[in-house]
Amino acid sequence: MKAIAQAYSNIALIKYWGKRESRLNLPAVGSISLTLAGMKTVSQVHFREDLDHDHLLLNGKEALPPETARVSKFLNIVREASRLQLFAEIKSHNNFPTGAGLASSASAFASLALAASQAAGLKLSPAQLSILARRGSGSAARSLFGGFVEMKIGKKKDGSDCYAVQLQDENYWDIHLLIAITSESKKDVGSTSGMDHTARTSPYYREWVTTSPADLKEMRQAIGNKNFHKLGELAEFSCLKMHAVAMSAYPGLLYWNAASIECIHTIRELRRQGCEVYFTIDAGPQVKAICLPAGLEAVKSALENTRGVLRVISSGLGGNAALLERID
Ligand code: 2P0
Repeated sequence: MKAIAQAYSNIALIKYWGKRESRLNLPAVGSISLTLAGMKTVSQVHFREDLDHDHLLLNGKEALPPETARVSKFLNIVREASRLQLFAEIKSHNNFPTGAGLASSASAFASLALAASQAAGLKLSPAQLSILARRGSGSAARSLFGGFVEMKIGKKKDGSDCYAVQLQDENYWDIHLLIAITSESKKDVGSTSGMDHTARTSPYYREWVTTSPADLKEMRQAIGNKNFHKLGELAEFSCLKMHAVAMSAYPGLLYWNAASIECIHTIRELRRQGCEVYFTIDAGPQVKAICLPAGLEAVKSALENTRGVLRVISSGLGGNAALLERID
């Protein structure tokens, strides 16, 4: 009735932005990501007979009502599948600073999917676990797997073919991420509402969706050939295309601050000097630099010295989500 599981966060190289169905949380485009060893969530789920509601502790503190409601809604899926009628005590811890505008829903819902399904006695395959995690957050479907991961868009209405698969494990290629923190404040527009707003109002949204399969195909090839130059160029392309479509919504969404732009220039200047480094940015102002081990020190120091950067977090690639403990 109790299980503890961990999962790492991930950063998309080919971005997910837009849904084809919102209740089952089916993406409108596939995506490809790197799983990050430096950012981990450990979640404990304990179904108990003495509770009359779900109780969520986030990093040791009582969660806010909307956070608990989102987790309860997610646990309802597990309760329905397992016919369990108990409420749960959930404890979730991130080993990376929260409130830094860094995505925590990916590692949170991936670890929660594994812990909750195990605690409820469900025996799920990796694909079924990824489908479950997707219901919590689209990016969480990718965090079940280590290394290089692709989220399949799927075709079926029930979402049974819409899950993530591992392309290569974390030992395949030594790639590093450096995350430049440029703001500690919470973003104004979350990913879910940002995507919905973009899909409803951007004149470019249809193009974003129709051009996606070509980007995925090229990225699969770049990873398969260990072509870092191509991987980096495609990552910047997908990132700028995602932000361009968000900016073209009405009213336009702008996730960057001045320091985000400074970081883009720092990274492109490093590249002009011969250092192989590329950027990507998610639905927030932090800039993620993608580099090989040889460039690590130079990139870290250049980002730390970029105007507006508060600090830099470094990470290599992480592995699969894992069950840490299970008690019946
Ligand atoms: C990504 N993002 O591919 C993209 C790029 C943000 C920008 O996946 O609505 O929090 O919960 O499915 O997973 C963040 O979106 O969205 C995200 P929901 P989620 O990483």
